[in-house]
Amino acid sequence: MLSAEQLAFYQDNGYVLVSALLTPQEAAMYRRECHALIERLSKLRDVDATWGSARELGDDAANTQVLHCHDVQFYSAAFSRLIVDERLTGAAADIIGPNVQLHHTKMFIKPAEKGSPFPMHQDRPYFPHDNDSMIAAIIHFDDAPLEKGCLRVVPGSHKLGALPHVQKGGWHLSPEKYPLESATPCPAKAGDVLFFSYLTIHGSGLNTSSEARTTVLVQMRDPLDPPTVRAHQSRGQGMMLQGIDPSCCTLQPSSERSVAGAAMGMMGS
Ligand SMILES: O=C(O)CCC(=O)C(=O)O
Repeated sequence: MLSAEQLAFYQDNGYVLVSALLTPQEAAMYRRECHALIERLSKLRDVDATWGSARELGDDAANTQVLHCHDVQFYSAAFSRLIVDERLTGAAADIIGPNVQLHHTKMFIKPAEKGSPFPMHQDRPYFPHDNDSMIAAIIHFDDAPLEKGCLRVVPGSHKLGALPHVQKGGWHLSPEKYPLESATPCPAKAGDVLFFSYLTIHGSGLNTSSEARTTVLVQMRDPLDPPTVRAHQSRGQGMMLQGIDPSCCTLQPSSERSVAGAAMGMMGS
């Protein structure tokens, strides 16, 4: 699915934007699904997922919102079809390897004029894995220019390994050391998909435009890459999106495997 140039770009930079992975018609259909879902959900619960730390990014971020839903494939069958779409999973397999396993999905709608920013961070602190195979794919259902708060990345930062984060309403990096404004913007069109490593430093700015920014993010891993700790478990986690699970079982966190191993040793003695 990815060209040799795209793959080389990913390996050097820790991200790659794939243009027009979905057609404009498909993107428009998924956009409608997203907005219909958030309308249903917002009647039942608070759907704002703005990080506490985002509110500190300046006065403009004070009264902002990002509407969200985790595990979208449990709310609408359209999203079940999306996450096994071979254009998506094929590109993911080019990066991860032949077998691609679901970690979780989440929809974000940054409303017009007041869409919350995301402070700079790596995704790893949320769900560390032993082999760092985890990637995200942000699927854009409408255009995401800079003024809509498109994703921003620090190219090559996936090579820095796991960085220390501050936990404050979300894990984030020091805004002094990693200012959002200095990161590289990744403006996208409806139907484009941005793939990036969970080690790539990223964040996104405010949506100050007159239109919502609508995306679904899919986190995927190699099924042979065990979670280091039991964290961020989601409905549907472990579902195979492409290929097979060679281990034939759900991965147990490596931290618990050693404890379980020690316990089994004790039982045997
Ligand atoms: O969608 C965005 O703008 C950023 C999302 C993000 O950084 C995350 O979910 O880790």
